[in-house]
Amino acid sequence: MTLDTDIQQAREQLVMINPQPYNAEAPPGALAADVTPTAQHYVRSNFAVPVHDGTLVVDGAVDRQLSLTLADLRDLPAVEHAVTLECAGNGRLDTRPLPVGEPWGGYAVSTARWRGARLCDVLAAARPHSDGVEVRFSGADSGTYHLTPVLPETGDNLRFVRSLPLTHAADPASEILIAYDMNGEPLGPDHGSPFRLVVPHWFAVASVKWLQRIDVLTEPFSGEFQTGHYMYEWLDRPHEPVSLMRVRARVTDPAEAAVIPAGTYTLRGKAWSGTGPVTAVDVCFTGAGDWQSAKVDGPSGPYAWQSWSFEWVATPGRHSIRARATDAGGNVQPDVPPWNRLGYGNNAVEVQYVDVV
Ligand SMILES: Nc1nc2c(c(=O)[nH]1)N[C@H]1C(S)=C(S)[C@@H](COP(=O)(O)O)O[C@H]1N2
Ligand SMILES: [Mo]
Repeated sequence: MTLDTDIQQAREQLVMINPQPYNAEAPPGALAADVTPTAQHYVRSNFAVPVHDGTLVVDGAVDRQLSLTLADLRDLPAVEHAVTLECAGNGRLDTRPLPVGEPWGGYAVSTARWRGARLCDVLAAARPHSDGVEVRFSGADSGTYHLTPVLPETGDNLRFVRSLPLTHAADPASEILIAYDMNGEPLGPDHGSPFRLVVPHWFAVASVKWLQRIDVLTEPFSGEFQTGHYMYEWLDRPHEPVSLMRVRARVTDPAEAAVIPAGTYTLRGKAWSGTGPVTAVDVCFTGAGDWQSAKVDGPSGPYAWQSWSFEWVATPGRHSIRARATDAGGNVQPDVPPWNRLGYGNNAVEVQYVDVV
């Protein structure tokens, strides 16, 4: 089977947003499961799937340069976590006026079991210099950026490059993986084969796919995907880089525009946050007031979305269901999308209509 057929098959169950570069959402039903089947995990790529030479170079301000293969990474202690990845542009379509960028609805979010080597172990083996401040991660993908670049010096042979603070990257508690397996199988081409970064709690832009180089830097990195795009350009306060996922809840059952019988109905959904476990989900069935507490399940792991449910006594008529999450950091979803020029981080409370007959 050719690579192309493999990729085509892997894409069959997704909802396409853009054919080239390939960007696609999870089908709405995929959010019901705790772990999203690989074939239904959303895909977001800024360029075409690249050819990767199979090696990972670790260089820059380190005592020991490394060149690692997939086999080398598999020889290191392996860790597996269920991690919810969400694109920072998820929900952009609900922001007004509509910003430029991929027109994501609400399904650029998924959860997979990622297995790999710990980034902290690889960095420790390379021994970063004491004047290191950031770690830069380069993907093998490059090309012409189909969006208007923000940075003036940006050319048309851009590479996908991101950085993290060295303190965060080298800290074992960050649990950052150089992942090679997804849901028990080797990573597929759309998700970054042969290996990628998985940065728990961060919007998924930090999780560099097709990882090719890791460089320890003694100066902060700036680049199109770091300081150009993936910045919150607020109107009323200083710009900020996109980092942790914002608290958010979603109703998964009943489906949007469902018709359900009157009586007791168990409403179900998911909720997630990069700033602490979700501690409360409140639901409301009319356009105004009267929020009621749903039952929130404990996290199945520290980095995965949580399930919630509510025993609803559904009376006949059309209902506008809303669910609003609060996390342990005291963050709560806003009523209105927090507008910023590039349309990131829309975690406004969603409304969904259901007819009870
Ligand atoms: N090399 C590379 N890594 C990348 C990207 C990319 O375009 N190139 N996109 C990022 C963004 S914006 C997201 S949301 C996630 C998506 O990961 P997925 O396609 O496995 O869902 O990958 C991130 N890593
Ligand atoms: Mo993203």
